Amino acid sequence: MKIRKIRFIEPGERPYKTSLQNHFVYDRYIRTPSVGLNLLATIVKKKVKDTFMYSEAISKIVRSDVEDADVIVIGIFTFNANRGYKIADYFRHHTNAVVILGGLHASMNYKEASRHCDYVLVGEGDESILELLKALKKEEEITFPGVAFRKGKKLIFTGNRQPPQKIDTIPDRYLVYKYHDRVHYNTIWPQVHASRGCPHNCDYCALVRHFGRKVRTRPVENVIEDIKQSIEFFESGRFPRLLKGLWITDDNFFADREWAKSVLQGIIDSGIHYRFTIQARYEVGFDDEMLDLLKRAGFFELAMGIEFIGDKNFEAYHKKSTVKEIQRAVQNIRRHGLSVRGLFILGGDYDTPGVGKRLSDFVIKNHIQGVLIQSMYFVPGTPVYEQNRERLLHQNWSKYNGNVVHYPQNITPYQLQLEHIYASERIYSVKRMLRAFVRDDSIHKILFLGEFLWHRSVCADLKQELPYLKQQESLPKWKS
Ligand code: B12
Ligand code: SF4
Repeated sequence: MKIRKIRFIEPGERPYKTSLQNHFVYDRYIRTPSVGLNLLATIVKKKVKDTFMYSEAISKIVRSDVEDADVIVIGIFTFNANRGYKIADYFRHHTNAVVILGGLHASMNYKEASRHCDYVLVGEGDESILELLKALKKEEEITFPGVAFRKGKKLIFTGNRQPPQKIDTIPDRYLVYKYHDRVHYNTIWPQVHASRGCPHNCDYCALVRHFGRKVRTRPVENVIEDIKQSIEFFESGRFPRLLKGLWITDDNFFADREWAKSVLQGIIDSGIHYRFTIQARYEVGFDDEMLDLLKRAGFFELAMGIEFIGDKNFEAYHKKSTVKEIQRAVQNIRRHGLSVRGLFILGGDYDTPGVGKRLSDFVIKNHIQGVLIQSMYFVPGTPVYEQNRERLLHQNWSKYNGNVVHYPQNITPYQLQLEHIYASERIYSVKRMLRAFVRDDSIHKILFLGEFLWHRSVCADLKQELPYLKQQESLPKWKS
């Protein structure tokens, strides 16, 4: 077949809608476009000139432009899978394009995804996307690993493939429709993903199943160049940015300590003056040399995957952590002049009524500056899914965005959702916002305000789900 035009699509959790809230609340309609899909589009553009990407995180899809594409590539996580399937079904039935699905959710659920497309590419797409395009062009049989497709009623899967070792593509951000127009919005952040994989093996983590336990890093100069390009892109908008912040999105940046130090030193030596945030496990809180380097390189916070506030949950899900160690780590990080953001999971088997109060006490007492609270969910491919699938309330993926979606062991789904709302409203109370305005530095003031609005919108969504969860209370309580 002839391949002259390719369109990449990142579905939103819901279709994009213009709204004033887009300026302030990232979780409404404006979010950051997928770096992963953007970099795949960049790889493909080198082979097929007419390549372009739409992200419903920031704009509508221009349907008329996509309709005459030869190939349509759609990337999905779990929270946007339903919308992704809808888009894939639409273009499959209304165009002659070959529709390809991929990304974390499609990879873990290729059987499900294969019902909505011609091919699912399983795993990281950096190499397989070109291999598939080549095979399509030459009309060859697909035999290489990492592809799932249906032949009549039969599902064919060619087997898992080795992850790519060369992961140094810098995404061409101009390939995303309307991205540049949005750069002055402070809810949309420059992002750089510098390494893939994590040596740990927490039971609920889909990422380690998708990217593997072997950590692969990008060359230091390549990461610095990506940071520079990202900042340049975001600083060239029409209006000045209030928040000069960049997010290093790696799951475990510090897993390769020597490499991490070289990247931080590279930022310092390059003279880049920006404010960075990064995800981290608690252990980095005991590494004074690293904390020093982080501070000197312009980092202002560490987003720590704290997850639980009880040791029994850490043990139950094989997360190597203890509450005491986390508290000590937070104290030391703060001593180095960095703040801590807490990423939490509610609904572990040992969570009981009152967990929302305990979580918010923990946050306030330990001076944790901001939070993301996620309800526990079990996604196919993870050990917890195999053990607990009968406890899922449903598999309506569009609700896998923070809502309670399973029956926890020691609390009802309805009560857990209330605990989530309570914790969120207490941490982001008006009183605490006023305090932040008096006491915090400018970056934390802006962040608190943004997150205050974001948490309000999250709580409004969580409240909408309450009647459904209330109904589940009449079901027999799950017990194995
Ligand atoms: C940055 C980020 C965000 C950003 C931007 C997201 C985006 N547009 O990509 C923001 C802040 C918006 C965000 C929000 C949320 N996020 Co988030 N986020 C991330 C993070 C940290 C990095 C994403 C990234 O850049 N990855 C690196 C690139 C290289 O990987 P990639 O995108 O997967 O792409 C590669 C492959 O998957 C594959 N691929 C991808 N698409 C396709 C398509 C095809 C056809 C092919 C062949 C291959 C392919 O090839 C790419 C290159 O190798 C990930 C964790 C992670 N490591 O991925 C969590 C993650 C995606 N987020 C997650 C969650 C849960 C959320 C929230 C629901 C949290 C919440 N409660 O609010 C919200 C949802 C927002 C919304 N309502 O829409 C989960 C999703 C879990 C799941 N099963 O889907 C993740 C995996 C974190 C986790 N620990 O589990 N997030
Ligand atoms: S430490 Fe984080 S990224 Fe690594 S396996 Fe555990 S949850 Fe996943």
